[in-house]
Amino acid sequence: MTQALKGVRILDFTHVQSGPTCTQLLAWFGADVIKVERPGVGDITRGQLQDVPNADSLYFTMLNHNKRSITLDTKNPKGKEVLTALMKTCDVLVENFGPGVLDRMGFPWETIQKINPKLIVASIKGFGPGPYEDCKVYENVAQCTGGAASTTGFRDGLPLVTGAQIGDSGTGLHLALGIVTALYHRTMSGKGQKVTAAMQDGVLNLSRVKLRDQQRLAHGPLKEYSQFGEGIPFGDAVPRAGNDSGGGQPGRILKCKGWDTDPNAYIYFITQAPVWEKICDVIGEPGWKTHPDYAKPAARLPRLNEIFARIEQWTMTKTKFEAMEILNKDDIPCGPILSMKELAEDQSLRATGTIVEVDHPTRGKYLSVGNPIKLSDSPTVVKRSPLLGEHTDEILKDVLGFNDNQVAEIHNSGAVSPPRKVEAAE
Ligand code: CAO
Repeated sequence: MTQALKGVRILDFTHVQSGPTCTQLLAWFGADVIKVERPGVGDITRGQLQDVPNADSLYFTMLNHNKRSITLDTKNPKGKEVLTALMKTCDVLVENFGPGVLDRMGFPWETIQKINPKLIVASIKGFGPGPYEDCKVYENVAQCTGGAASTTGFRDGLPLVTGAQIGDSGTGLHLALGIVTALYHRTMSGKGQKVTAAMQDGVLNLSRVKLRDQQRLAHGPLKEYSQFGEGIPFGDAVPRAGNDSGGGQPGRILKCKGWDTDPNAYIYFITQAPVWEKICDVIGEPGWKTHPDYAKPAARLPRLNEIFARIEQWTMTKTKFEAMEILNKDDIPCGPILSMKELAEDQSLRATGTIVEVDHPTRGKYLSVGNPIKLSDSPTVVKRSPLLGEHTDEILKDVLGFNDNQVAEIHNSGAVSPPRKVEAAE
């Protein structure tokens, strides 16, 4: 078995979360990812939200598995030489610098093309061309400007951001697809190209059902939204819909046994039309199967609050896992609200490699989310993230072919910092 992207070399100029998500995926699929970091400093997340003193943070380690790290001051003339040599040998350059940074470093697209016409240059920026193109952007800014925040939360409350990092990690995923697509194209064209993913665009793509609803609004109220049944008129923009389902099948989060002490004793329950009769039997309302107010989906829409209140009377008599077991037997779609603690302890997720335990020389063992995408012939083996500059000399010698004297010259120029040895860190 070989890894799918074996032989692909990535020049990884990414930092924080969005870009590293992308390059970690490529590394998991077997690409040789060389992470370039500023001497002495490195990716800022190495020191952010630190839980163990003097150890790379979980923020960093969980986004930089399977990569090699080289330190390089790309503003130093010798550093520029090394960077140019790396560009010649790599297949893809990935970056999520602020707007214009690569140009200011002296490497605009035209220059890069001259250095290596086959190099694919992949970038994440906050916004695409337009009024905000020069803005620096972080996760929640993207959630707010991409349509997620205005449509998340409850109608009578503030817009909400979600804990899922759809702006950063979501855009990293988009970029990874762009990169493998450009690599595929290059096998025929022989040429590199620019791949860009804007965080606003990525969030909007993930929020597309809400743009769907925005257009439906012109033709009448959104009948599957709770506020329709509550008789509250719609405005001219898609409202926040609480836990209403985004699909055509009404759904809600309902209390389960223990909800009064456990903040996660809830289940998501979908009243899917094809299993409506089974739902009526399970909750003890067989009369609803034929009653004109409940039998057909359209008749139920104005009564969703009443219907879900009745279903909740039933779910409150079961734990979320008991309810899941009963409902699944009848193919009634539902899902328990699982806490991070429950997910961390879930043995089936460990068995599939979706949650992995990783050992690290300075922090010891920790949990991480492994590769969520499984390839049957190219399994992912998750390896710990590199220490800052751990592979500097290895890359200078083995990848770029510099001899000992040249490596010493590069060190003397200040373009790299002394590599942090694993033994020294232990
Ligand atoms: N050697 C020398 N200089 C380096 C370097 C290196 N190896 N790596 C970076 N730098 C320099 C850059 O050249 C730049 O210098 P100039 O501003 O003088 O040109 C400087 O570091 C700052 O780079 P930056 O703008 O990318 O970093 P920042 O911390 O100021 O901003 C962020 C961070 C994330 C807001 C910005 O990079 C950005 O908007 N990125 C695109 C959107 C994105 O990915 N956001 C999500 C981040 S995850 O939440």
